[in-house]
Formats: sequence, structure tokens, C-alpha cells
Amino acid sequence: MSAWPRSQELFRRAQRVTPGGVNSPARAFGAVGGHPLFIARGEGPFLYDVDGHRYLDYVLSWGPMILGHAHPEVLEAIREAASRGTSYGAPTEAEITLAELIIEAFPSIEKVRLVNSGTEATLSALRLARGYTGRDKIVKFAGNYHGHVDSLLVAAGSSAATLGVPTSPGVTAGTAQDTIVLPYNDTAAVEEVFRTQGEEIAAVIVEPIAGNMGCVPGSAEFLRTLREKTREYGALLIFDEVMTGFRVAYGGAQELLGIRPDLTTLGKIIGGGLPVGAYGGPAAIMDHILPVGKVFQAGTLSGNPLATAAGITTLRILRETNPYPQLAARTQQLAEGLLQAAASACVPCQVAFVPGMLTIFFSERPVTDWETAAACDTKRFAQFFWRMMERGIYLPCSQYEAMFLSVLHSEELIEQTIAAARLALAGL
Ligand code: KE4
Repeated sequence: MSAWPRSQELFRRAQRVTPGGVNSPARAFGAVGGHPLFIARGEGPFLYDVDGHRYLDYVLSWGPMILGHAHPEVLEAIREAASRGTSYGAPTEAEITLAELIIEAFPSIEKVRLVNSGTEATLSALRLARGYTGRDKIVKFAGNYHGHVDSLLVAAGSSAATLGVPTSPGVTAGTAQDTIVLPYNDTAAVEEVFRTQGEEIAAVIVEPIAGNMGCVPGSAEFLRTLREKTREYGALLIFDEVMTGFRVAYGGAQELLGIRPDLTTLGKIIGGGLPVGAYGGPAAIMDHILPVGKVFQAGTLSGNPLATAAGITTLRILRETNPYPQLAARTQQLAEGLLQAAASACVPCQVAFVPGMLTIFFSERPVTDWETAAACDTKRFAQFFWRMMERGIYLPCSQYEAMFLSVLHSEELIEQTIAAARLALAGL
């Protein structure tokens, strides 16, 4: 008898009308077995499923809910905006305010264009880089995921990797031929590709701190080389900070790393749980976008009043409360506790973490790229996943995803998580 009869029933119904019963494969539980849990509501750091169970949420909508679910001020901002209508297809002051908050947080950004998802942000940034440089080739890294952009669905991470289609059918050879895929953190490979093809490269797009093969930080040497080689050969460096923007620091990974990319893509947190993406950079590059320049990009609901209200409120709270030192401390507390629990259970694990993001890898060796991530014991991960779920801890349903903390993941809740992990890892 399933502990989740209502979810089971809803999943059967969902599968009749939507491929796999989900609107994103990341939610499919494909790598852990069983069926997805259907959620009734979220509140603070908790999710409540349709069968009445409560979970401490380490997915947080895959990153956006850094303030926790149903934050009263965010909800009030959405309600107030909605009372004046939901979309006008015309400019509003809120779009300026959200852009100003992003520009203030990211010194590398002078102008920003709001879109509706991280995918739209990365596909737009790529088109801009190609239009600006007049070149075709793009460099990306195995295990990095930048949304479902044709030219980037080559050796992609996240649910593409989880479900075994890192290179998707439907991406034409013509598209893929302009995408060069290198190993992440492989400085020599970067130097070689620029030595041989540098003049043809429009841009390098990278997750400066990868979250889509699990949490794998880029090494200082790797990222510095990307910055140097792109500058030397006139290619643009795109930091995909859809996940890390306003998460690892208010100014994202580039604030932590002290590296200024040419373009930055954002999403998730800047929408406060509503659909928002953004791409930005120096005016000299961004002004190549129509209607100032000739590179086309458009969107019916880009910068819509509800999403900008939620995003503005979220960013203002983050700016005013500066929760990042606390997030860093809580993430470290969890990392240390998980490592100790794994050692006590004699389960070989690695734990990688940065403020607000963490992954426990079931691996004998450190995970530094897709090759080492793919070698993890995903069966053990699946067992751990369900043992934690049964103890009320909701983890991302893949070894190739990161756990996220909210500002409401308290010391006490972290201790409860560690205690659950001790039991879940025992005898694994
Ligand atoms: P969206 O189109 O899903 O808003 O953003 C795509 C994207 C771009 N860049 C990075 C670094 C990302 O992490 C993402 C999306 N992240 C995944 C989770 N790893 C979203 C979850 C999902 O696909 O359902």
C-alpha cells in the first residue's frame, strides 16, 4: 500500500494528458524510481503533498525560493499587482525597477533585458554573442545545463543527463556542428580550442559554479583562463548565473570569484517563484539588441507586472537582510554533518558546497567534471533519496542536481536533516 495514494492517482491522471505526467522531466523521478509526489502547498521551508505529508524542502523549485515558500511580502506584492491587471504588453515602471536592482547587484551589467525563463535568457545571450561578433561557434562544457536551447542541448546536464539524453534527438547536425563541447575544469582543453579555432568562436557559455551535474565549482585557473582566452580572441564570455545569481552571493558567482563576464544570464530567484529570466552586460554589447541594434529578441509576457512584483520584492528583501553569511554557515553545517554521517556509515561520499547550494556525491573520488559525476553510484543515491523522503526530507530527485537552502533552513532544521541522513546512510 503506497504511502502516497493521492499522488499515485494524480500521477496516473497526469500521464494521460502530459508526457510522463510532468511539465518538466526534472520532476519525473526517472532516476530514483517510484512516482513524483504531487504538492498541495508550500510554506516557509516546507512542502506539503496531497497525501498530507510535510517535507523539509531542499529543491525550493530548483532554486528560486531562497526566501522560502509563500513569503507574505512576496504574496502581498503579487496580490497588489494583480489587482491592477496581470499583463499589458506595454512598458511599466516595475520593469525599470527590477532592471535597476539587477544592475546595482552586478557591476558587469549596464543594461539588461527581461525574458520569461532561464532558457530564453541563454538562447538570447547566444544570439546576441553571434550577432555582436559575427561568428558562429559556441563553446560549452559537458555536464553544464543552460536550458533547452537547441545549440546547448549537446552533452547537457540536469534532467538531460539524469534521463540519459545529454544530446537530444531533434537537435540537427547543422546546429550541433557549431557547438564545441569541452570537459569542465579542463584548462588545457580551453587553451587548445582557442589556439586552433579561437577566431571562429563567438562565445563561451559556462556555469561558473556548476549546479547541473550536482554542485561542481569551477576552478580559479579554469575560469581565469576562460576570461583571458575569450578576451585575447575577441569572443564573449557568458556566465550562466540562472542558478547562482542572488543565490551564492547577492552579486552571484562573479562576486565570489571576482571575474567579470561579458554577458550574464539570470533566472529563478529574480522572479521570486514567477517566470522571469534576464540577460545583461555592457551597453556597448546590449545595444546590439533590437530596437537599438539589429539582433532580434522579443516576448509577450517579458517583464510582466506579476513576475516583476515578485522579483523586486524578493531582491529588495535579500538586499536589505543580507542572509548570505547565514546561508554560508548553514550550508557548511549541513556539508560537515553529511560527511560525518557518511563516514560513520562507511559509505564513500563527497560533499561539494558553496553558500546556499550543496551536493552529496556517492563517489569514492572528488567530482570535478561530468566524467567523475557520471561515475557516481546513482543506485545508492536513489536509495538515499527515498530513505530521506520517508524521513520527511525532500531532496532533488537526481544525483546530477544541487540541493538548495532557504533563509529559513535553520540550524535546528539542518540538525534534523543530518540526523535523518545518519539513519538513511546506515547500512546503505
Ligand atoms: P529555465 O528555462 O528552466 O528557467 O532555466 C534553464 C536553466 C539555465 N541555466 C541554468 C544554470 C539552469 O540551472 C537552468 C535550469 N535549471 C534546472 C534545474 N537544474 C531547472 C529544473 C527543470 O528543468 O525543471
